[in-house]
Amino acid sequence: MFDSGLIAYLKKALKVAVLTGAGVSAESGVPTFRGKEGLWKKFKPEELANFDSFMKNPDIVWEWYAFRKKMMSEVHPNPGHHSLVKMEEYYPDFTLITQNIDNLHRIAGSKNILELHGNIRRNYCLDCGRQYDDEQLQMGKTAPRCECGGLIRPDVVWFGEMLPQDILNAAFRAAEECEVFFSLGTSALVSPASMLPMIAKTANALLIEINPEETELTKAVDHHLQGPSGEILPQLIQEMGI
Ligand code: BJW
Ligand code: ZN
Repeated sequence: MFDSGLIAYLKKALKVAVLTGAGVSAESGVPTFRGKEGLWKKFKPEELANFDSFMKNPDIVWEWYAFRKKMMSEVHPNPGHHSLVKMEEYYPDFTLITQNIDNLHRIAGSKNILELHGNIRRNYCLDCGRQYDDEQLQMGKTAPRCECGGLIRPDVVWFGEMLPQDILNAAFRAAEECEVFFSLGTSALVSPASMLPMIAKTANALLIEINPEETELTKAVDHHLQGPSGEILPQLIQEMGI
């Protein structure tokens, strides 16, 4: 089903980097943001996923997150997540860069994960910085308060906010140094994550995209494997004999 040259190349590569987006969790039941089934057809992202909205309407923004926290705590990794765990076991140097906040890569068993946009299960106080896991908070309809009185927010990266610098640097390094770069289930629209595939390509990596749709990146990739990652990834590693 796949190009035999591609399979041979993948089998002998040593350094591999993968960027995942919401599409990788779609088959677990987590809605994507954009596209046909996009969550943000119903909610405007710019209105909810930004700091100013949280300060103006903390309870509304918190309620949206409480809803998504509950939904994400009830879903499970899919065959795409499990295939990435097997890839990590196969390659001596493997970096999983994810834009997803749903924790599903960690639950599946991936280890070397760079979470670019945070993790929805973590939270922190805006005033004193104290960190809280979900289990330590009352998940009501109002934004919780810290012992110090400060507002608690989810530990995710909103529009206009900087990504965690050390994690972003490590992602840039992995993209620059890898021989193969996979862009999986992302529309490749949100920067700086969207820069990573082209950084890898410019550094001569083989660029592979898995997505049921074409994206901003498709014209630039070496291989566009069309279909859901939960189906294509298991087929790919099976053909590689992993
Ligand atoms: C499948 C599938 C299946 C379906 N299998 N595939 C103008 C003003 C202000 C800022 C900017 C501006 N212009 C540019 C910016 C910068 C901005 C940006 O890029 N905006 C663009 C929208 C234009 N970026 C930022 O603000 C970032 N910070 C930053 O740059 O700081 C410096 C700076 C500051 C100020 C000004 C300028 C620069 C921060 C970005 C943070 C993104 N945060 C979010 C929310 C996280 C929290 C939450 O979830 O609540 O992260 S936004 C949202 O998009 C989320 C995602 O991680 C991210 C990427 O989305 P992703 O993963 O690609 O999902 P989709 O839905 O877009 O695509 C899914 C894909 O899957 C589709 O292609 C489907 O086809 C596919 N699919 N089923 C495989 N089964
Ligand atoms: Zn506090």
